[in-house]
Amino acid sequence: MTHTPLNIDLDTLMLELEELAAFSDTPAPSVTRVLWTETDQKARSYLKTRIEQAGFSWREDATGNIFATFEGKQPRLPKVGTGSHIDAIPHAGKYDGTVGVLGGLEAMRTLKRSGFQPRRSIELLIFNAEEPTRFGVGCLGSRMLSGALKPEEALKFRDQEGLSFEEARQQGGFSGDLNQIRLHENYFFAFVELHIEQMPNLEKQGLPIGVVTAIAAPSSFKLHLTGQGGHAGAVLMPDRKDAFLAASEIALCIEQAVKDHGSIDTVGTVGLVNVYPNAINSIPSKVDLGVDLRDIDADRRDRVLQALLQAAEDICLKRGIKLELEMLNQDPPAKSDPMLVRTIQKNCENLGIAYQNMVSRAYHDSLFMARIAPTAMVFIPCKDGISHRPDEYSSPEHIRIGVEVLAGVLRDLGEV
Ligand code: HGY
Ligand code: MN
Ligand code: MN
Ligand code: MN
Repeated sequence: MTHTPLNIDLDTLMLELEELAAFSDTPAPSVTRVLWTETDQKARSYLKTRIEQAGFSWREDATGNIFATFEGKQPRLPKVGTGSHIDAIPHAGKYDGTVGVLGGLEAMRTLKRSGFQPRRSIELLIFNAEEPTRFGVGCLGSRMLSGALKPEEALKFRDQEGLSFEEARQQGGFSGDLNQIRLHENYFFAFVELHIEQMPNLEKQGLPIGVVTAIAAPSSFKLHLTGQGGHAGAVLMPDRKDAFLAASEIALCIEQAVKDHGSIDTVGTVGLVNVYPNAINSIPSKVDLGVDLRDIDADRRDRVLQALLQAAEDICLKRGIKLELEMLNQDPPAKSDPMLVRTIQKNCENLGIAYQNMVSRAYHDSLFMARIAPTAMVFIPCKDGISHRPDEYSSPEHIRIGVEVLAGVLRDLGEV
């Protein structure tokens, strides 16, 4: 079935990406935008205005997940969903997440401009806090929408300033019943997310589109180490219980555990370190290590995790350090839905666009949407695979192609 070509309004979309990037708590070209901050609120109202100007309705749930709806002829049918996140870790770039939000909006506008009205409503989601910045757990919005995170579990969260989830939520201007957030089964017929690749593979192969067939299994946890402090000059080495030296040994064990028990698809790092009292002439008495460990195979990841925890225990025993484990998340991987993968591939073929199937090593909201709906992702290249940095970049042409493929996929799914 041939379709009228879809003309993406790239100028408007690129302008919107720039305007959205300006809502940041750090100076350009970096972007920092954290859940429920004033900056986040300003970015949300900007997007709501763009959604209204496009002639779509929107709603916000009790934590601020935003739903923008392109009403279908049969609005009671399970909907076709797309979307991503607008939060950005400190000193990040302007394309991670936002390409899926503003690109999804432009895909809907393009379909509307072409005179198309879907049978099923098409809904753009702007998820809360895909990044773990505020509460240490990523995908807060999609976890709650999918039921992977229950309200009573979320209410236990505290941010780094010690603010509770509820205090932070109210500060962000949200109240309402948290039990209304979870989406019922069949809310969505399908969900497709457009996102930058955040790896260099597509660019290296000169390919404009990646069709994501699976999303790796992420886990993150904190190791709280407690030793003995003391004067950095006065305490002799045999008498010390230096929490940071224990942490350093443990950090290197992560690399060793991945080498011994993992594969090339296993990755681990210590991305967060708190040292107390953090004074140059004071022996660290407490250290928190924030560890991120992932693999496309969850069992293999968990074998590496067990090996690492055993090594940490041995080190702390030897050094007289108290060790406490705080598991933050230990999620299974997600597989894309074969029908959606085929729909994306078909749209690329119809448009004469080269693509390759691939795994996403970064997690995304699709990791949790896959628990409540057939889900898949469309990747576009980003320069040198750089992401979570101010120099993150995706070209207008690649963004245009990604949105054109997404629009075709939404049109096809909207008609099923
Ligand atoms: O860490 C991740 O994979 C995601 O980009 N937040
Ligand atoms: Mn990210
Ligand atoms: Mn992202
Ligand atoms: Mn992500």
